[in-house]
Amino acid sequence: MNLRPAPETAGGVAVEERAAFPVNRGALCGKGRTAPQVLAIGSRLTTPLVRGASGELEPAGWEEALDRVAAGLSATRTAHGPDAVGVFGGGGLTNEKAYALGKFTRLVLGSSQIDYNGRFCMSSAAAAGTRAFGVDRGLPFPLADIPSTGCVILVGSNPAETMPPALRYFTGLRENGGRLIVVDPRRTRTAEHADLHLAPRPGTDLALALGLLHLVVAEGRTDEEFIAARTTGWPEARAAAMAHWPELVERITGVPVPLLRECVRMFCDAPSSMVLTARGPEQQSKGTDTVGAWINLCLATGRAGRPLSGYGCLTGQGNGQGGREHGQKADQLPGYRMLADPAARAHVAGVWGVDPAVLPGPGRSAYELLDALGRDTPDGVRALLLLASNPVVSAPRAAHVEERMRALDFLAVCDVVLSESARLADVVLPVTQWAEETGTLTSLEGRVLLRRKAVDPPPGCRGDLRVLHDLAARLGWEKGFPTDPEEVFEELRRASAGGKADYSGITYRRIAEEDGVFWPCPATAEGGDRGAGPHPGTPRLFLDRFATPDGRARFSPAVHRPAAEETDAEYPLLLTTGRVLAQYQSGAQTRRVAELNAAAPGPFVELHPRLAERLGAAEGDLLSVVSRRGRAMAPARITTGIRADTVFMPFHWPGAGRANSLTNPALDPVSRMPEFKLCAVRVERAETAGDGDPADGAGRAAPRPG
Ligand SMILES: Nc1nc2c(c(=O)[nH]1)N[C@H]1C(S)=C(S)[C@@H](COP(=O)(O)OP(=O)(O)OC[C@H]3O[C@@H](n4cnc5c(=O)[nH]c(N)nc54)[C@H](O)[C@@H]3O)O[C@H]1N2
Ligand SMILES: Nc1nc2c(c(=O)[nH]1)N[C@H]1C(S)=C(S)[C@@H](COP(=O)(O)OP(=O)(O)OC[C@H]3O[C@@H](n4cnc5c(=O)[nH]c(N)nc54)[C@H](O)[C@@H]3O)O[C@H]1N2
Ligand SMILES: [Mo]
Repeated sequence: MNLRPAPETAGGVAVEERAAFPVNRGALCGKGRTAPQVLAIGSRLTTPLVRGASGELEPAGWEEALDRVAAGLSATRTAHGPDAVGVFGGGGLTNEKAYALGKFTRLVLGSSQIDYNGRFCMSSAAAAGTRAFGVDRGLPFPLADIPSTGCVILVGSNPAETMPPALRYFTGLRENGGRLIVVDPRRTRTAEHADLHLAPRPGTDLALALGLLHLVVAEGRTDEEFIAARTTGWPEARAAAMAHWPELVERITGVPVPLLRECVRMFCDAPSSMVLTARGPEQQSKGTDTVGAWINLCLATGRAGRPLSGYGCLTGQGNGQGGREHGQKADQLPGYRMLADPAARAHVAGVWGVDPAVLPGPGRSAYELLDALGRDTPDGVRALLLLASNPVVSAPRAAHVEERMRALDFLAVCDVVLSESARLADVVLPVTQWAEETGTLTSLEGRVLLRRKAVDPPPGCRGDLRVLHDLAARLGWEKGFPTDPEEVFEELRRASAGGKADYSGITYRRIAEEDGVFWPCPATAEGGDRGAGPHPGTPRLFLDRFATPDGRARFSPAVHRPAAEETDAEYPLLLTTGRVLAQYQSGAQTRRVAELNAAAPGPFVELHPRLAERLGAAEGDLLSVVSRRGRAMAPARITTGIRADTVFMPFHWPGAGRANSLTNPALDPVSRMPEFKLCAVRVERAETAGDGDPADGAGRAAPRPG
């Protein structure tokens, strides 16, 4: 994406497609094209807001607002200890901001209580990748390799709507004679491009992957040489797969045996193949094991650690990859180091100039942190600093999360708009966003990119780095929180040196000259052992060895297990949730853009005609979807492209149509990912628009009492 000032366009920024840019070949989706409108929208925050005596948010000066935040956070710390102060970040933040936020929390606040929305995003794939390969990088190869492989299985991923610029890699694959298989309970726009579409019952991907592996073994299509030379754990994984014979898998998943066989044939006949997962199989209470089972399929067939083959995770947010590498995750330090590892603590403490003993230990995962907000218990989190996320709309069991946020002693939010979450705050700080500031992002391929400032921010806004600097200064840290992103990056390089995500050989200058640099990229001493100069970066991982201590990939021995919540007589249907093309996430930004709202004006319930007929519902009729946690209402959208036992709702809207009023916060035991992708519901025709969940007031401006 290239940004050039153009006064005739919104915010003085024009977004233009840049054909030579290697990640998207210049293509942009509707949200990218209209992104400048988000810079300029009338509802953009340009002055700090402070909750006054009247109980309303009122404009205030920066000094007053920052004083209030510093006082709010330190009062809680003094009264209840450092872990009573929490921080919640986002995968949209630049690497520099994510790094500074983790450092601020651990040093200035002294708190272990930090996590971020990426926990809701790729944490299951990250955990499974680390377990199997010893490192978590979304793709072990560049996106541009996809069209040259022989077969791709896309599991629970809908790039036609969620990554339109990447769709060309999949259409390119088919133009080159490669096969595309899509696994999704819905016949999505992506599935329409596929050679084969498998539509399993939500939550059964683990059984499906095991069933495919069973067939691979039964049909003698394993790669014994690869298994022996480059993996460990095959006997246990093989035994797990053999317990999932095809007819059993058909019964669990609803996918007919002949389609399972067809899938194995396409995958194994191709000279090289890939499995790519996204949120469908990952956002489950068994997401880590599920991804592990798909990785098993790659390992058993020798489709990993070789050119044009492997497992990858299609990452979500703007900086979904980098956002999880530099320390805003509860258990991590910069460079993808682990907070519980004494050597990692010593290294990072050295860079920060502190004693390792002052660094707190690992904290709680995102949902657990949100669930602990405002609790009047010794381990309650009573004050929160929130950046770059809107959990009132996007967290599971959102009515409960909203209630917890209202119960806080103090809430400060940094945002560009007055999101549903910002409305609950005691102080809202208006910050700058992407085109208004410089910073690095890391793509799903591990490519570190530099985004340069293109326009001046609206007067009144400050960058997140400046906010952290100003707060740190008020809390006794005059030094250590620079506001210049390049200065922060230089420190991040040193902190990451020797870590899994090693950025130490990457500089702003190199990124600009080379169109991005792939980590790991260690610094090399001038004239040192490499002699030839700087490390070239690592576009392709695992070709010689995996990143585990013994260099071998590890099979996962998991067997299928049911979802956290099964259907029953009272809740006979499954709800799954996801995205539509024209809205982004909690909608905080896109619901403010007229063109996008025209394309996707509101929530809906997608259901099969047979189910609609049973309910007596016609297209557009208002439906009420009820789960054990609440109710949401939205018009019916009837389509044969969904299983008859499943309904789908997008999660982009607050208020009565908020899908997350329904979702189940049951967590994966390893990744702590909530089960966004399925819960048991019943669907009814709603008689009036007024019978929504009274607890669900997100659509109204609802100030927190006090
Ligand atoms: N337009 C748009 N694009 C976006 C975003 C956005 O909000 N809007 N968000 C960005 C972010 S942060 C992310 S994480 C990505 C997400 O990108 P995707 O993962 O592609 O998006 P989702 O719609 O959440 O889920 C993908 C598919 O999973 C299917 N699914 C549901 N349940 C199951 C299941 O049990 N098994 C399987 N196999 N599939 C299932 C859904 O039907 C859906 O089609 O998109 C990014 N791009
Ligand atoms: N039911 C259901 N729920 C889901 C999902 C699902 O599939 N189903 N998907 C989950 C996933 S994958 C994700 S990633 C989450 C995303 O959901 P959220 O975490 O709520 O993400 P956004 O809506 O993008 O919120 C980002 C906020 O940060 C603000 N912002 C933008 N840029 C900046 C910046 O530079 N600094 C600061 N301080 N603020 C900024 C935006 O205005 C916006 O208010 O939702 C999760 N929730
Ligand atoms: Mo995401």
